[in-house]
Amino acid sequence: MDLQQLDLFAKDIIRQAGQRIRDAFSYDLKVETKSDANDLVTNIDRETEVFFIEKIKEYDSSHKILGEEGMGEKVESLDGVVWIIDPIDGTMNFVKQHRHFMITIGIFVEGVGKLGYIYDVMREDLFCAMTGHGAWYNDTPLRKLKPVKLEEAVIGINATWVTPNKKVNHEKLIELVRTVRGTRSYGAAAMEIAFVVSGKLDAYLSMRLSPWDVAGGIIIAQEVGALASNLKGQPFNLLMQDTFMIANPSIHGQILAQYVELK
Ligand code: 2AM
Ligand code: CA
Ligand code: CA
Ligand code: CA
Repeated sequence: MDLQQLDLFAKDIIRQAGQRIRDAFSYDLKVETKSDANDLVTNIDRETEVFFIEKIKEYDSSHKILGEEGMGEKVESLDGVVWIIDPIDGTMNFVKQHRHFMITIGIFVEGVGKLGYIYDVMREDLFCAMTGHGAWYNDTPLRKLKPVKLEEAVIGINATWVTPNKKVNHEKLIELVRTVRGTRSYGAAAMEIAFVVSGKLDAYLSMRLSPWDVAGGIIIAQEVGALASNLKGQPFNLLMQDTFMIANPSIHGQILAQYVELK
């Protein structure tokens, strides 16, 4: 397995896909809903996923692809080479704001994360990592995260989780929001993860994410020393939905222990 070559190929098709999405703004967007009225998908999400599948199968037909829109084959294990792809993370931002949406990809070899990518399509900014070799923001190496106090932390959290809900004790999260210096909510999980690995946020948590939301990000996280887990502190399960947190290592344990009480 030539990881350098695979990395160049992945970056090339990510940039090509980004160009296609930027060009597609001049066409009609067909917006549909999925699991609920706020869960959106467009023809561009699906077409982008199909684009990746075709390119990857041309490159090596043995590679498996797990994509959000399910346009590839069924992937039930991480045996072999598996690409976990979200063709557009932040579809609502894509539809409504025409910015702040990402292509994100994680490439796993026999279950081990090797290459991770988060690409801001409109800014043409790429966060990436190769396991054991470091992480980059475009051409600039990302540094190991420096310790931060919870009182000085800025965290990413969706306001939903600070209102009464079935997943988590929201009173505890209100305490967290009051303790930290500030909160942000960008509406694209991969973007918030990219901000944590580059020190622009100190933590990001969500009660419900899928493998494709986090696969690329957790590979980048390792290289900068960010801790990624589910909200029980276990490894995120890459074959199903799970709770999620990524944080600066100096506050990861503290947030889980003092502020997260799952129902
Ligand atoms: P998506 O845009 O690829 O669907 C929105 O808060 C963030 O959560 C986005 O990263 C979104 O990814 C993700 N998300 C995961 N599951 C979702 C769901 N069922 N409905 C809406 N957003 C979801
Ligand atoms: Ca979606
Ligand atoms: Ca997503
Ligand atoms: Ca998506």
